[in-house]
Amino acid sequence: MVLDNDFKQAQRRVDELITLLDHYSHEYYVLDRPTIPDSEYDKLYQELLKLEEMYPTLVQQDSPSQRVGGTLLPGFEKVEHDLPMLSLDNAFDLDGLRAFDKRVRQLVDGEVEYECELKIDGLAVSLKYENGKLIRAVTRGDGRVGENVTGNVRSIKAVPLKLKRAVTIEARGEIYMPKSSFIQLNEEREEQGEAVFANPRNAAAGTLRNLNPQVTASRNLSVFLYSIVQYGDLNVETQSDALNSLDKLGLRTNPERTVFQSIEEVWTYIEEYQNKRTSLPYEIDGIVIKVNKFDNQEQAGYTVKAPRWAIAYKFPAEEAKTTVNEIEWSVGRTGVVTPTALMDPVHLAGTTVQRASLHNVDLIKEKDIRINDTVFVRKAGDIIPEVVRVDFDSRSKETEPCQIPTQCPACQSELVHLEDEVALRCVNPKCPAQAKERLIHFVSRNAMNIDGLGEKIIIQLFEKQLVQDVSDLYRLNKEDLLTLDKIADKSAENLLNAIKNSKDNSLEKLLFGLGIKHVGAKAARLLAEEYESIENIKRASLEDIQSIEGIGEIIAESIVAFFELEAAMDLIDKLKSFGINMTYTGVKRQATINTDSYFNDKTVVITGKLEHFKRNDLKEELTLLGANVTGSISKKTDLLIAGIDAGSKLDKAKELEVSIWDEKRLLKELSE
Ligand code: 3B8
Repeated sequence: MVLDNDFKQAQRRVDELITLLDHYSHEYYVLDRPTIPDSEYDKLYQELLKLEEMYPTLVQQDSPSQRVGGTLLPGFEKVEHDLPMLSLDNAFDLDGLRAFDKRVRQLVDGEVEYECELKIDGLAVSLKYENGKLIRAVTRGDGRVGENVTGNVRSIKAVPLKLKRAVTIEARGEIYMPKSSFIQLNEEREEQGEAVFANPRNAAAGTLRNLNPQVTASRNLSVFLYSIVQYGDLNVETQSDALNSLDKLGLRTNPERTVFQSIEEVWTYIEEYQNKRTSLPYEIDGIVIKVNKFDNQEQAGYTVKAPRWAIAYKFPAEEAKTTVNEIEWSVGRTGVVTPTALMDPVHLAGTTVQRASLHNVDLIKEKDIRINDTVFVRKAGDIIPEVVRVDFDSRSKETEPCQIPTQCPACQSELVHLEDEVALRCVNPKCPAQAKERLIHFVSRNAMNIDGLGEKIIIQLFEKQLVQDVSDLYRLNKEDLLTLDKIADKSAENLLNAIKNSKDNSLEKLLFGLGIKHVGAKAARLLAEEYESIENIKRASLEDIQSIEGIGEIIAESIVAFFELEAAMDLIDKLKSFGINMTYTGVKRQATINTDSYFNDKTVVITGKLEHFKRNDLKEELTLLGANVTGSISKKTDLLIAGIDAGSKLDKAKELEVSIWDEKRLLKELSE
C-alpha cells in the first residue's frame, strides 16, 4: 500500500509532537522546571489532538492524549507481584538506629555506606515498563498481591508513559498528594457538599483507588520513585546509582538524598529534616536509611517481611493529647451529617485546637472514638486538626461506643446511607438545618456576596421565620431587620442595600449560590460563560453540558437533575419575580486581566490558612489582576500573603525582605 504524503507527514509530526510534549511535561512535572509557558504546551497538545482526530490510526498508546481513558474500570483486577513488595522495619530513636547499624556491620564485609532518603507518606506502587513503555502499575496490596491501577496511574502527569530509553524494568515508589492540593481539594469538596479527606495520604489513596480515571486525572497526584527491582540492562551498583538511573530514564525521584559513612552522620540528616519537615510541600513521616552498595545489601539479606539492609526511622509525630468531651453532629447544605469531636483545648504546632472533624461514621467506628476518651490529635497537611487514635490505656471502664444517630439532629427525620456513600444523610428536603446552611451558602463571598449578612443574622432571620428559602431575603424590609439583635437603623439600611445590590450579580454567582450538588464556583463560571443565561442552561442536554472542557459526567448529571426538580424551578421563578439577574454579565476570562491593578506583574505567594478566601479563588482573583501566583518564595517574589500558621514561607520571606501582607491588608487592597 502506498501511503499518501499527507499521512506520512502527519505521522512524522505526531512522533515529533509526542517527543516534544513528553520532554516539556518531564521538565514540568518531574523536574519542576518548566521551560515553556503553559500556553505554548497547550498549542502543541491541541495540534496533536487535531492530527489524531484526522488520522485515528496515528493515535499511539503512549501519546499524552491517552492519559485519561474515559471508561469506568470494573473494580480493580488483582495482580500477583513478580517479586513481593516488602515493607520496612522501623526505628524510633538513635538507639534503634545504632542497633540496626550494629547488625548490618555484623552481616556485611568491609566499610558500610548509608544512603538516606525522605520517607514519603503516600501509597506504594510498582511500575513496570516494557521496552520503555508503561505497561502496568500495581499497588502494594498485601505485599504479594496488589491491585492493577494502571488506568489511574496513566493519568498522573508525573508518571511518564514512555521512558527516555527503551528499557524493560520494574521500579517502585510512592504516590502522594502535595499538601497544597490536599487542602484545595478539601475546600472544593466542602464547597460542593461532599465528604472531605482526613489527610493527604487518604486523599491520595481515595484518588488512586477511584474507579473513574477522570477523577484521578482531575486531582493533583504525584510520585517519587525510590527503587528498582528488575533492572533490565541497567548497570548499577548502589542505591544512589539506581536513583540517578531513574532520573536519567525520566522517572521522578526525590532530590533530598545523601550518602553517609556512619550512623552518627545519618542522625544529623535526620535532625535536619525533622526541622525542615513542615516546610516541605509534601508529607513525610520519617527517613529511610539504606545500605548503599548492592553487594552489601545482598550480604545483609532479608527476613520474610523486610530487607535487613534498610530501616525506616519514624519521626515522633507532632501530636498532642486531649480529651473528647462531646461528639457534635451537624447537617450540611446537602444533608450530609458530619460528626465533629469537641475536645479540651490543646496547643498543637502553633495554634490551639479544640475541634476536629471525624468525617463519617466509619471513621468513628474504625478508631473506636468515645466520649471521655483521651485521644491524640495532629495536623493533617500541617493545617487541619485530625484525631489520630485513642489512647486505649487511659480509657475508663465506663465509656460506651459512640452512639450513631439514626435521626437527623435538626429535623428528626430518618437518616439514610445513599448507595455506596460512607456519608450519613438527611434526605428531608424541608430540613431546617439544610435550609439554614443553604442560606449561609447563598450569601457567601463566592456566591451572592451579600456583605454584612453573616451566619448569626441568617440564623436569627431563619428562627424568626422571616426567611425560609433564599428568595425570601429579597422580601425583607427594614422593620423585619430591626427586630433582630444588634441591628440598628443604619446597619439595617446597609443590609437592605447589600441585598438589593446582589440582584445585579452575574449569573455564575447565582448558579454557585443555588448550591447544586457538585457545582463549585469554577463549574458555575464555566456554565455561565458557555450558556450566558439560566434559560439556556435549563434547555441544554446532558451531552451538551458534558462537552464543556472542565465539566465531567457527574457535574453534568447533577445540573440536569437539578433543573428537572419542580422545587428548583419554583425557586428560580420566585427569584426572577424579585428582579434577580439571570444572565452572564462578566467578560470572558481571557480578556479580563486588569493591568492597572497593584498586582499587575507582581509575583505573589499565598501561604497559611485563609479565613476570608478559598485559596483557589484568591489565586484566580489575583491572576485576573495580573499577578503571577507561585508556590515558593524566592528573590523574585514581590509579595507574600500570609494566613494563619504561615510557617517557613513566612520566615523565608522575612529573610529575603519580601513584602508581607495579612488577610486584612489584602481585603483592603482588593476592595480598592
Ligand atoms: C525496600 C526498600 C521497602 C521499601 C524500600 O518514601 C523495601 O525503600 C520502602 F522492601 O517501602 N515511603 C522509600 C520509601 C519506602 C520504601 C523505600 N524507600 N523512600 C518511602
